[in-house]
Amino acid sequence: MGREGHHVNPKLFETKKAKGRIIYRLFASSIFIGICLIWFYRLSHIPKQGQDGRWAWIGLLGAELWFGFYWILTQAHRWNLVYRHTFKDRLSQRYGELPGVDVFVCTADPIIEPPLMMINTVLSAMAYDYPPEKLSVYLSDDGGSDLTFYALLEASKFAKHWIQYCKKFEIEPRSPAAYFRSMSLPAVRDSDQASNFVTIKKLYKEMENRIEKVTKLEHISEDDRSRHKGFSEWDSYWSRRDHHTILQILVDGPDPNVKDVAGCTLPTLVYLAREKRPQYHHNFKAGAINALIRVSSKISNGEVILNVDCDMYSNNSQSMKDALCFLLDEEQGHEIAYVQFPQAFENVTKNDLYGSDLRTVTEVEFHGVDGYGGPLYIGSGCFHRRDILCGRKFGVEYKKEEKKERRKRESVHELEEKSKDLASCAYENNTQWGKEMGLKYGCSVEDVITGLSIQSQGWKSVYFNPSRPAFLGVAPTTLAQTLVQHKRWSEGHFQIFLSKYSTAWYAYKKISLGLQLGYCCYSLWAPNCLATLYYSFVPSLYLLSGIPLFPRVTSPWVIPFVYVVTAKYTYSLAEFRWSGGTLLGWWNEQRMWFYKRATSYLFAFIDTILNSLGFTKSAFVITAKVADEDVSERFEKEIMEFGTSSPMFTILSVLAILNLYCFIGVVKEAIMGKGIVKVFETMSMQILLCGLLTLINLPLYQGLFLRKDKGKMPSSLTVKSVAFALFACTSFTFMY
Ligand SMILES: *[C@@H]1O[C@H](CO)[C@@H](O)[C@H](O)[C@H]1NC(C)=O
Ligand SMILES: CC(=O)N[C@H]1CO[C@H](CO)[C@@H](O)[C@@H]1O
Repeated sequence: MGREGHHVNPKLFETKKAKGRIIYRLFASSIFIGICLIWFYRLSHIPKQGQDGRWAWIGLLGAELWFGFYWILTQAHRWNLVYRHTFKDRLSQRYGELPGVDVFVCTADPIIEPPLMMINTVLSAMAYDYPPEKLSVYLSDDGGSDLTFYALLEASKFAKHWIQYCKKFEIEPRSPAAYFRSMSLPAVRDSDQASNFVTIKKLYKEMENRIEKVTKLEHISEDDRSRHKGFSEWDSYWSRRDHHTILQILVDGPDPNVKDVAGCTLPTLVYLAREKRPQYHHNFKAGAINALIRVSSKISNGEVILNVDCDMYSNNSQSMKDALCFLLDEEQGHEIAYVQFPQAFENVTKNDLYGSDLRTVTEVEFHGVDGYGGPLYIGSGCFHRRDILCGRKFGVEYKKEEKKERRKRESVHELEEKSKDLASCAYENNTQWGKEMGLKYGCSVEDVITGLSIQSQGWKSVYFNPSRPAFLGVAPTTLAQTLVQHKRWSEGHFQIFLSKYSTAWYAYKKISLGLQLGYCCYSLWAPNCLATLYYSFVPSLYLLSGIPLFPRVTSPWVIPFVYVVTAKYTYSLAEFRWSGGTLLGWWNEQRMWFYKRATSYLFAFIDTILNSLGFTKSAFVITAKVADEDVSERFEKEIMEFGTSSPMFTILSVLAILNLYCFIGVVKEAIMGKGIVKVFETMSMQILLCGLLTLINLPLYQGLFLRKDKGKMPSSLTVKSVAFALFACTSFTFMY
């Protein structure tokens, strides 16, 4: 601050390196030595031709080479952690002129993503603590549904009261549903606020009832339709896959006649359902966002774009300013392309049965990649510079357009008509959209591949993880949903690996090596399935036949195995606890680690390979955000939800039963036959592995054999899995 005379503005953010890096690096190196010793042991002790277990041994060698290699990749996430801190107060001192921000909210289906949830996200975005004339909110409705339009129209009316209330009483959070949930008893300051609270809550409840009624009936009365011209768009509507562009500016911010109840300006609010025709591929969310980028450029053209999913409401009205601290910083801001916030979830239970919190990803790994040039773009909760998203090349100066005089006062109708064309199917023909401009097409994690290509040009990104979550969403509440979601993610990441934007080849030397390894770690999620599956049944089957595949407990070679496993898992537990998780939560996460690898990643791996050979077409599955009542109840109680016959569950059940069978088999053997000491001496590590696999699968055995509720495994699946597992075990023991 002592240099004011030189017109050097104080920094808007600072970056701190994590403490204790040296210790961590020494520790990691010791694990690495252990891994090398394991490799050496495997290589030097391969059973001779004709000896039992030769091929199993070579397979284990392959698996351990993979695990070791993958562990090295994960070090990129831990080697160089950084933390960011912003100075929002300096922002307001310095910048009279804040940039325009356009918020994009995407929804795809009014049934899976209830309109009520969507409007809460929209309202929380409209209520950001930001000059309203600089803020615009766009909803992309890929379901093209009049129910969604109806809800948004209701929200636009409610906003006139809500925003005023938020700002007057400085309340948080600004999603009405979340606010009223946290404020069931109006613990309000004065009588003025108390009476306002009652009024606003009543307005909200009335709106909620209207929207719920309409959504339930899936019908909007003629009376309601006649209240807004926008509904006439659905008169000539064909189906959600075949309709013209519907663009409605519901709140026109710059219009001097549009004010809230206190006479203040409102943020602009726009509804868009881009044109859909069966003969054009719509490119899922990437297509929707690209249409929004173009349409918004005509309407508000904010310099900064915030992208959120329709279930991710803003839990902090200040986070927009946090993001701008990075983008507006004089020293480093010009090379930052986007600021990614973590995605936090509201619905996660204490011990996070399905590992949906992604705790280590948000609390550790992303801080790690941030140290090497910036986090991945993960879709929701990300602030972009518009021009970079639209393809501005690194090193090209940003041309500050001569202050376009405020949009000439054409009527809203004219503006709608003029902008519609930008959302038509044919608009992108022979353009760079989806390639060099906007989000990239052809990948099921369109956001990640877009972020990678931005970083590959030389731009940086920033990960900002404030202690109070900035965005809150809904996490999957069943096992099947979680596994399907991870299948999509791992498939997308693996597609990137094999695509022309490969994290291994394309990114090489374009981004730092650390960042590249960090990306590869996610890209190679899917291939992890092979080594994990191998490890989860081959040693157990050999245990049943009495063939050892690991060093005896008396051999010194047991030391590296024990060291690597205990050091790695003790560290992982410490990391998890340090990130705020519980012990049981960690145990649950280990289970999910195994389940994801055995199913989601396996299917993703197979699908991606088939796909790249030209066999199947992948389909985008949205994860459901509503749940039946009894499903929710079991979710709250942390009881694992099965309930359906899915091939993923079959795999898990077969593996679980097989391990149980082998474990019981060896215990029986030890007691009745060879004697406990002898069996344990030769096979201790296999017994431990098999025992751990049995232990971690306890919820599965309950679901298969003990539970009676609707969330248990279907009986047909139980019978099938038992038969298959027993067949595998007996035919294997027969062979040896
Ligand atoms: C959301 O923000 C509020 C403050 O407004 C905070 O108390 C709460 O913990 C946040 N929610 C979550 C889930 O962290
Ligand atoms: C899908 C689901 O379980 N949603 C729940 C998320 O949490 C809120 C309250 O925290 C519930 O009201 C939802 O039903």
